[in-house]
Amino acid sequence: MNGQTLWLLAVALSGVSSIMGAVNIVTTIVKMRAPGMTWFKTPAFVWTVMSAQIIQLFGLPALTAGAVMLLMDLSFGTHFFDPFGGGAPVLYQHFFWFYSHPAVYVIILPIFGIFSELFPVYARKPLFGYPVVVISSLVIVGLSAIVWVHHMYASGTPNWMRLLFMLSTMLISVPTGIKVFAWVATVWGGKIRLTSAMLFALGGLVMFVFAGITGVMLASVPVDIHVNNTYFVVGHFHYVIYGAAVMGVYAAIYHWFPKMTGRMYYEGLGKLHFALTFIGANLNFFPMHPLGLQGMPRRVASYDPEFAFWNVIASLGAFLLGVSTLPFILNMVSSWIQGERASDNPWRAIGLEWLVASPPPVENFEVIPTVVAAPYGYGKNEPLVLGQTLATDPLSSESNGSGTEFAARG
Ligand SMILES: [Cu+2]
Repeated sequence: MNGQTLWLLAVALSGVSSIMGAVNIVTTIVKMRAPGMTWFKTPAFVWTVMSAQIIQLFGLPALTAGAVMLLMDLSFGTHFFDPFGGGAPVLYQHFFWFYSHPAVYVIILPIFGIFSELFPVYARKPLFGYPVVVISSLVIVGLSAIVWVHHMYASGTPNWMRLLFMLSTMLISVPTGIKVFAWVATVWGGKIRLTSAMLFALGGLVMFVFAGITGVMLASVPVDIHVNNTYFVVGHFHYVIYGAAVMGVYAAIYHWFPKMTGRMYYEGLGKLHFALTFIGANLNFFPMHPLGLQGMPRRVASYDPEFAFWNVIASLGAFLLGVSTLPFILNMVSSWIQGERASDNPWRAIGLEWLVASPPPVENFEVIPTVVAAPYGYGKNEPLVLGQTLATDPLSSESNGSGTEFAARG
């Protein structure tokens, strides 16, 4: 009982702190962008981070309230979720999933931003459909608020409600699919450089598409009721959270490593890391789908012999995933200590951060830059030479004529 009370207190407190964090981040993005950085000149990554934090703003109060109510039930004799006192246990599921489905988008939206930043750089092409890609993040935010009951098809939910949430859940694959098509169109016909960052971004995208397909399957009420509480759900979720999210974070670490540390990483070790991760993740998580379809329940410590084959493969994949972190750690530590010095913009990448030294100086910019061109607004045949200092801005009185203008066009 003590443990549960402390845990609930922790959930409530971290809920409050995350709400405060979301207020801070959204306010910063709305109010403190560099001069000239209009909404459609704002990097896709910033859009996705803001979208994720808007979800925190509307979702976390529900989870936090649920935690406080459960705390009251346990410690102060209330009966919110206690059927013997007139409460409803399923109500807790509503509080929980109203936040915890959108929470997946809190994790995955910034990964979408990372994909949108990296593909143009490593394919040397502008992001396809930039305005649609960034707006679709907000559409995902809106739809994510009305899908949570798809976790409760088997909780005695009435049929009309199941149907409604099946439709809303399937609908969310539309803005997500738009992004996937935009990334494919970005990479398509590009001058692709298969750096470690690009490999992880591509691998993450492939695994995300797979996760999206099983996601639409799970949105369907009859399929979900069949595989409810089985490893199929676990497999789907691991393709989202490991396949897309963790691989996306790896992609971001490699991409921004030179900027963060001022050193280049070893490409060979990075590619080894990618190969082991991609093979290990698929070996580990793919078998969960046939296992789930065969009826292996989730949240069990052991399994029946009939499930042995796929479980052995999954375990092999898990060991491989463990091993895959070794070249990564070795690469990061040794590159940071003795890697080749990084230039300001080794990838010829987009974004203001690549205009300053690597690692950036303490104040980032001596003079706050004025953004004059969109990071993705290139014409078809324009080269992707980015972030050049074009000219000083003689009209900027605050900076005494030394204001610096940055353009994304070469
Ligand atoms: Cu969900």
